Amino acid sequence: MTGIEQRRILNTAIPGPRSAALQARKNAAVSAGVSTGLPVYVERAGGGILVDADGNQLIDFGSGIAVTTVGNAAPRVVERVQAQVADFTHTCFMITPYAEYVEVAEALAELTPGDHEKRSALFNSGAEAVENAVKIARSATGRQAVVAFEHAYHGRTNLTMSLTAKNMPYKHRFGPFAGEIYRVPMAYPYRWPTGPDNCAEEAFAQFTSQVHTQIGEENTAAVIIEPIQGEGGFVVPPDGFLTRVADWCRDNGVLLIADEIQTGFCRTGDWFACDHEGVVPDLITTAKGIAGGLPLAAVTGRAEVMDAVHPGGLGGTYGGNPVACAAALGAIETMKTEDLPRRARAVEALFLPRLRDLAAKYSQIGDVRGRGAMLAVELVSDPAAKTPDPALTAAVNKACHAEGLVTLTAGTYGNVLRFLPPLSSPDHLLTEGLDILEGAFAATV
Ligand code: PLZ
Repeated sequence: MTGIEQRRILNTAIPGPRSAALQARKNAAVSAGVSTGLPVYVERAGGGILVDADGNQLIDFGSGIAVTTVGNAAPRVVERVQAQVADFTHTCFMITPYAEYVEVAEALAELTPGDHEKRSALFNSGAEAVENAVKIARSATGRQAVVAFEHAYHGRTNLTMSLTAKNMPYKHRFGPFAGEIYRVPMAYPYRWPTGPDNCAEEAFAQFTSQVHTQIGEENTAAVIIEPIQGEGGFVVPPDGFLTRVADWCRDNGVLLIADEIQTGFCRTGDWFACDHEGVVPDLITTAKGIAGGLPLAAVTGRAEVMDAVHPGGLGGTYGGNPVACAAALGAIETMKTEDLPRRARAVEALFLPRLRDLAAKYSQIGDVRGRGAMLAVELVSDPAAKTPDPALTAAVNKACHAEGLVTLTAGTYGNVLRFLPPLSSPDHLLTEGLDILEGAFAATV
């Protein structure tokens, strides 16, 4: 951390004049297709604070979308990156390799679910990891169909956009989409038509029936699932659902791909969200939290699956860049020495009672859910009908921003407020952020 005082400071309106001036330049230079949720221009960040161009200090409940789990500019990350960048910045692992890539692969083998023999391949972004997981699954099984879930988010490249469920903003006018992708209902307890108690069993029955009738088990290469859905609204499947899907995959020679890009690396209170139920996927995709903010992603999987691909079939110029690998080694060391899974559980213990109190006060909070430091509230205008309320969600989000709290929204219906604080954030900032959230509800509802 860069010695930033762990205190919220508001010098100006949010965004302030310097940020506003930068945003005007942004609009003149950056594609309108790339939008900004809260246009304060950040100059420094660390602990639980973002410092903007006007000297405001904002409380971070977003971690750059679940990336800076170890904190921004985390000391071990900074140290390793600085040393690496001075040694060499790139050779291309496919040409003249280096130890850092291998060390990250070894760490992934050790930390990801299951004690079987594993191999990894490194990439630059989450989407790239998901694309490669699908390529690997198809190559290893000789099958083509991929099953994805409603509310899923897997990326913005053509194949991963096709796996992503939501049209706006991710897919709108960007077709045609990739073939051999099939969508099944997600076990979404709050919105399950016959109630949460039936959700695991009925969702599983629909999944198996649809695969059987519409695809054929023997044509199915993989099932891809986020163990807790991220962009789709922090949907936590009921206990037992993932285990059933995993068992079904094993029985049918279908590979289970766990997309842990958002849930991985301590975020949910375990090293990986699959650990919660002891689910062992065949392939796991990771990114975001893996490298403390540097672009790195991975596919890790059963050795025989990963090695089924022909030599040279996987790669890319920058995949597993040495600086990004150094950052990952620093981030992983931080997670281990500071026992960040435990810290994530402590964040949950701090947040959940507060969110539940809020829900008791405001009937517009239809559901409180999540695990570890991945928590959310779903807002509805009519609690009985569960009518999504994206307008209220946007208003509360905006009210938080105005008070210097960085919150994010999510959800297929845009009606989920999500909380992803860095695990380096001190308790007093988390508490203050929750106070601000409470004030935002009071001012908005
Ligand atoms: N899989 C589960 O959460 C990225 C996307 C933000 P990339 N989520 C944030 C946005 O609007 O683009 C994500 C994810 C899951 C895959 C991805 C894709 O990871 O590194 O953004 O490509």
